[in-house]
Amino acid sequence: MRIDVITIFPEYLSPLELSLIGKARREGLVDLHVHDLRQWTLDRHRTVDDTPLGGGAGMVMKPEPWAAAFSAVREAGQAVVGGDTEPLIIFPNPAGAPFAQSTAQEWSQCEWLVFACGRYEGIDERVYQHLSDIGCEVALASLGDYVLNGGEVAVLAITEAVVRLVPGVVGNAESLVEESHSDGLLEYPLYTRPARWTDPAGVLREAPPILLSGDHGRIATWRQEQSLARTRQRRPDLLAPADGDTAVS
Ligand code: 6GU
Repeated sequence: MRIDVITIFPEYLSPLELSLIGKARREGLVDLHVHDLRQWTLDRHRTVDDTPLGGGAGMVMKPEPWAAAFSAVREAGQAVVGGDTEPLIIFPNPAGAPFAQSTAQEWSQCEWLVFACGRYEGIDERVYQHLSDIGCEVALASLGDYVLNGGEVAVLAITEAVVRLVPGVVGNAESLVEESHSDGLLEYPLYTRPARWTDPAGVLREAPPILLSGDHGRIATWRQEQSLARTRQRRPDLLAPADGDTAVS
């Protein structure tokens, strides 16, 4: 998988050199490039923003550097992934569609992702129109209902969620099957040795005996029940049918 990130804060993405993603990059499973948007400015001050037309607070990112950036990044990427391959262009944005495990699954199958990190109040709307006019697939993705200062932190989160699903990145693929959200439920509680543990307050805490029974069928059933109970308590919204999903007779 190829990933390009366009940002005015390239250093913000340096954690992508660490841990699992860093290893995936070194092993050639992920070809990740971070670009400074300001390299596509033409003025002495390397300006990427201006005041909003029509007035209002804050600043808006200018269209010209973004159009030049996409053009250059597409061309450089196509030289590697193939001339008729188009990337999925992802704009982290609090007004986007909620990013979920299902989104991560879908995007982990993509050959090429380009992340465009907006800052300030946002990017000039004509950039989105231009990209869809030239046939690019564009997605707006949100991490949740709160506001970050820019897309960089969201790119760290989304990249981690996506890249760990790329085949070969996580050593034990089975560990991806039973985790929270992979089947729409939260994960069951986990225990390890010692099975009998006295905590620092002097309380003896025993792991559920069923986990020591060796009966894999009953353990699987118990875990399923625990997942369901935990989801009902912490995230009832995951069990309720979404608004608008109810059949109309
Ligand atoms: Cl993806 N971007 C920004 N700027 N704020 C957010 C977000 C994304 N998701 C939640 N808040």
